[in-house]
Amino acid sequence: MSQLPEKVFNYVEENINLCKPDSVHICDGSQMENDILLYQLQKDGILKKLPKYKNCWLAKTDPADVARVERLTYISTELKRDTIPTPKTGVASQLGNWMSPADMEEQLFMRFPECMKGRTMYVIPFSMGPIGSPLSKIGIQCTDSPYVVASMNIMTRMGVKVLDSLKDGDFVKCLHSVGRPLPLTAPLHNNWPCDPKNTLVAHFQERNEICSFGSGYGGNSLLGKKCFALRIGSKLAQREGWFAEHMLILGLENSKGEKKYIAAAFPSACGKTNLAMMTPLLPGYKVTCVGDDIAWMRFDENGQLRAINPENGFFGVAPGTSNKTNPCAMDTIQTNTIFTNVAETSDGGVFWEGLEKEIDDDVEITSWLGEEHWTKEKSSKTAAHPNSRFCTPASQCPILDKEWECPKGVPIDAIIFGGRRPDGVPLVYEAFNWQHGVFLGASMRSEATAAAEHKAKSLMHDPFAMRPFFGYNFGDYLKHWMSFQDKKNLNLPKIFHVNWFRKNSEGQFLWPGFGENARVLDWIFRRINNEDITQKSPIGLLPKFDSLNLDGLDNPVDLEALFNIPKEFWLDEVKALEKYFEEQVNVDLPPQIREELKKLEERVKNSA
Ligand code: OXD
Ligand code: MN
Repeated sequence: MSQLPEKVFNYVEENINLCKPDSVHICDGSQMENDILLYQLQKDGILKKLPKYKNCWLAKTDPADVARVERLTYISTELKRDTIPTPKTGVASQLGNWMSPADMEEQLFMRFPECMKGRTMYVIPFSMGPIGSPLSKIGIQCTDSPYVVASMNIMTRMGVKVLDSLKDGDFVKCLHSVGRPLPLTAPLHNNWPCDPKNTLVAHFQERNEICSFGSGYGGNSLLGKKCFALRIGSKLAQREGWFAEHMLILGLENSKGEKKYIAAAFPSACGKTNLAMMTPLLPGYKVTCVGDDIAWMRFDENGQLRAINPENGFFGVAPGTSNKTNPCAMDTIQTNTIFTNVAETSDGGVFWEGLEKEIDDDVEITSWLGEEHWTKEKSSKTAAHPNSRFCTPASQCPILDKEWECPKGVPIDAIIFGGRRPDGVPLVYEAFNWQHGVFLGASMRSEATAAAEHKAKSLMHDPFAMRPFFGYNFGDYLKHWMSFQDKKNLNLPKIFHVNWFRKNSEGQFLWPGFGENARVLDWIFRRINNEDITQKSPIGLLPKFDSLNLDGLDNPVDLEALFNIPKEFWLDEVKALEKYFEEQVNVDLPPQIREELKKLEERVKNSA
C-alpha cells in the first residue's frame, strides 16, 4: 500500500474506509497472482475448469445477472442538459439516464458503506490502450469480485507496470462491489454474488469517476469497457478533441499488398466480432484485427485520423460463433479463456447455439441453467444464454494486426456505420460528404439485442451504436463530430453505411454475409482510392452495379433487391427519423442534421 502513488493511495484508502473489506490485495498482474486467483475461484465454486481446453474456465451467473442493465445506468452531472437532451414534453428520453450528483451520492450512500465486509478488496491498476501510448488512459478499479479481476486481467493491461507509468498523473476512479457482504443474509444462486434489486451503475463525468454496485456481469462490472472506454471516454474525447467510439478496427490488405484500416460501428449483436476477424472469401484479400468493440481515435499532426483499441481482449457474444461464422475467434478461445453462461459438454468442453455441427454425436449437453441431457427438441430453453460470452486474450487471435499495439495508433481511411435492417436499406452506400456521414451515424437503427434487457427483434434507434454508451448530451456529441468538418488540414475519412441483413419477401437473407462481406470491403477499399465506381441515389452513393466483385459467389445474388431504394419505405424512414430527432434531441439537434434530413426527404420525394 505504502508504495502506491499518493493519489492512488488516497483513493484506495477512501474506498477501504467506505466499504470496510476484510483485506486488500493490490494486483501486480503476474502470472502467479492470476493462477492463485483462478484456483481460489474454482475452490469457491464460481469457476469450473474445462478439461477439454488449456486453462479455460466456465462461470455460471445468478440467472438474474446476465446482461448490462441500461435502465439502472446513470450519468451524473450538475446540469441534466449536460447528460441528455431535453426530450419533447411528455416523452421519456431514450438517450441515457441522468441523476444529480447530490441524489446519486445519496443512492451510493445507501449501498456502499460496509458492502465488502468479509471480502477482499482487489485494487486493479489498468491501462486502456498500450501502456505509455499518448492515446492511452489509466484507471484504478477497486472491486470485491475475483471473477472481475481475472476478467480484467484479460480485457486490459493491468498490474504494477501501469502504476509505474502513472507516476503522479491522473486516473479514472472505478469502484465496484457485488453488494453481498459476508456473512450472507440469503443464499446465492450458482455461488454468484450479486444484488440485482439494488444494482446501480453511476458515472460522475465532472470528476472522472465510476461507481458500480450489485452486478458482477460484463459491462456492469468490467469497468474499463463500456463505463470507462465509452461513457467516461466519450466525455474526455469531447473535452480533448478526439473520439471514443463503439467501433471495431480492422486492417484490410488487397492482393497487391496495399493496406487500409477501417473503423466500423454496429449496435450490439450485429456481428462486430465476426467482421473484425473475418476470413475473406474474396481471393487475394486479407483481414487483420486491431479491435472488435471500441476505438479511440484522434487526428495526428498531419491531419490523419489514427485509432487504438483500448482493450486487451475480446468479450464476445458466444452464440452464433462457430468455425463457419468466425474460425479465428474459435481458434482464439481454445486457451486462457473464461466462458460465462454457455452450456457445457460431457467431454469437458463448451456448447452454444451455432455449434450443433461441431460437437460429437455422443456428447451430452448441460445447459447454462443446469438442465442435464439438454436437447433442442426436448427443452423449451436455449442451451446457452443468448448473451453468454467468451473473455479471451487478443494476443491469441491468429489474425491480430501486427500494428495493433502501435502507440500512435493505426491510420483510419474509412468509417462504416451499420445495423440489422431486414427491409429497405441497401447492402452498402457511401455518404456524400462528412456532414452527410455524421447524419448517417445519427440515423442508425437496428433490431434489438440480447446484450441488454430489450425485447429482441424490435427496431431501435441506435445512433452511432452509442445509444447505451453516450457519456454526454447526444446533441453535443453530434456537434463534436460535426466540428471536425470546419477544422483545417484534416484528412476526413470517407463514411459508409452497410446492411448485411436485408431480407426478401420470404424472409430469407439476400446477401450471404460473413466472409463474403469482403466483397463490400473491397468496394470500400477501391472507393478510398477514389475509383469511379459510384452512382448517385437519393440516400447516398451506391455501387455502380458491375463494380461489386461477385466473381465466384456460390449462389447468384439479386442485386436489384439488395440495392433498390423503395420510395415509400424511405419516406417512412424520414418520418421516423424526424419524429425521433424532434422528440429525443429536440432543441439540441444541430441544424446540419435537420438540413440533411430535409435534403434526404427532397431527394426521395423527387426520385422515380
Ligand atoms: C457489448 C455490447 O457487450 O455492445 O459489447 O453490448
Ligand atoms: Mn459492444
